[in-house]
Amino acid sequence: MRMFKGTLVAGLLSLLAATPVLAAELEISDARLRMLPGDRPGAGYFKLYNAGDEPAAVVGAETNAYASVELHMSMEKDGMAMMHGVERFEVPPGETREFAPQGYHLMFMKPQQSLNVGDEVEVRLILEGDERVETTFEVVSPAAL
Ligand SMILES: [Cu+2]
Repeated sequence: MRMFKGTLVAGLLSLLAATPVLAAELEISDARLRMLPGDRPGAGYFKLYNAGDEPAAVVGAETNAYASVELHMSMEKDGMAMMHGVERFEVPPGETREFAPQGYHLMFMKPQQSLNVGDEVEVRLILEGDERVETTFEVVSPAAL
């Protein structure tokens, strides 16, 4: 009996060791960066699918192409288009959420290099828990939606 108990504990410990560190399984698609001329900020749009069992949340983003990136949400107030910063954007397990025009977007501030339509920009999404997911945004024209 003693022997059996010992084996059982060892078995449980190895099971725990084999459990991977909780990793968000966010799949990003349709990532595009709508640039504006000059020093004006660009807007990033994309789809997020959470393939994991736990909710995942985006809390920020970073890229070498712009000095800073903010999470924004567009809204209309008294007939005026406004936007404000957002702390986090959650995607429930098994669901898809979208950053899209007139809604959530990444606001890319202060371009660090000149970009052209068709260029590719590497962006790291910062997830809750300090994980990073890297993805490629395609630069699209201001007229694109
Ligand atoms: Cu914005």
